[in-house]
Amino acid sequence: MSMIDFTTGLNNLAIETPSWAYGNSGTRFKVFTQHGVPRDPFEKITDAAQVHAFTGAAPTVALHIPWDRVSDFAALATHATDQGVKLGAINANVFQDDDYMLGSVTNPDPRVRRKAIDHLLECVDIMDVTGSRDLKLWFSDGTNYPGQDDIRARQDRLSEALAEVYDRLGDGQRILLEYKLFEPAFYTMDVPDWGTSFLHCIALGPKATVCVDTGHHAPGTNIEFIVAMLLRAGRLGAFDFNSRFYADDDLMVGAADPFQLFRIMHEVVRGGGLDPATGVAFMLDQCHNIEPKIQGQIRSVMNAQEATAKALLVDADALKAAQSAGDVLGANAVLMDAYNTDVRPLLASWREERGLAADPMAAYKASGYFDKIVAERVGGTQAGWGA
Ligand code: LRH
Ligand code: MN
Ligand code: MN
Repeated sequence: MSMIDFTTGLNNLAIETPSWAYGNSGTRFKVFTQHGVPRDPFEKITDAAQVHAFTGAAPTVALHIPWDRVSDFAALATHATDQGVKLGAINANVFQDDDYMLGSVTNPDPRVRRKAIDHLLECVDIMDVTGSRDLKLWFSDGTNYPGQDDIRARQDRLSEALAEVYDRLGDGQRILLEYKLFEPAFYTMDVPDWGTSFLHCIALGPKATVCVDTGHHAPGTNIEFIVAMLLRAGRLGAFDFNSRFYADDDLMVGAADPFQLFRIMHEVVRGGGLDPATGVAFMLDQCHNIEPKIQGQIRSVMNAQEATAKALLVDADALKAAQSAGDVLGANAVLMDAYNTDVRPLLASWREERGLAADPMAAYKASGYFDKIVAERVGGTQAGWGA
């Protein structure tokens, strides 16, 4: 079992933060506004750059279109570079238009399907300008009632749409097809699980891979098994990291179940997912409804680093030996030893070796950045779904 070494693994862990984590957000009941939130996509990038400046591990920012539509995407990309980060995945949005009530690319009405596909193609145009590799597709499409629409016809429409977008991809560009068990549709989602996403990706070709959003499964689902399967098949394209207690809670990753995150990262390490050549993108997809946003992102990056560090500490040789010997408890103990290690001092050293503060959260708080944005920014915007 060959595994990447500790420092290389940590160096390779690049966490992409989502632009929408920096704006105001909430639940369907209330959006709480906070002081100092960004007023436009440029300011979201500026905030994301703070997360990278203090953690050294968040070098890219995902955009969501149209939430982050600007007249000049080249200027946004230049702004990102000036701030020390880069633009990452482009997330398409075909879920916030009245036309999409009965679906977007799977809608029975060809006019609506055309409109949705045109948006996806426009996202690829934007990728050409921003230099983004990944187009993240999540479809809210589905049905609420048995018989409402034909399950198989919807799959046909989906594959037609995906094929058109796939054909438009340039060299080095990818589709990340995200699945979600339920919500907003409650009877069927058209891409409800990794199997459906995987089948579409296989039909499309090598530039289509699966995105695992950790909040999109039934309770009790063994997500690390899915991760192992997808890595084995070469089709794990990305994570949307977040944590959940109940459904798609979009809480900070590693907050609800740090052990699950460790188990996932163990499979990532085991499957070569920390080697950039494998092409796994580690993204956060979170909303900070009640906590300060930049700090929420810093905490999430730190949580992901801690889980990864523990996974990198797993003694691969000892594990293999115990597994080969059928030593059930011994094998389990190897994993638990790594999980129970306090990796915070190791991470503090890793940071200091890179000229970063040992404690990114304390350093950010002491920097005065928050007071500055509160003073400068009046009338910050909401994240997309509250808008
Ligand atoms: C859907 C989802 C998807 C969207 C994001 C805002 O629940 O996870 O990734 O793009 O939330
Ligand atoms: Mn997601
Ligand atoms: Mn989600």
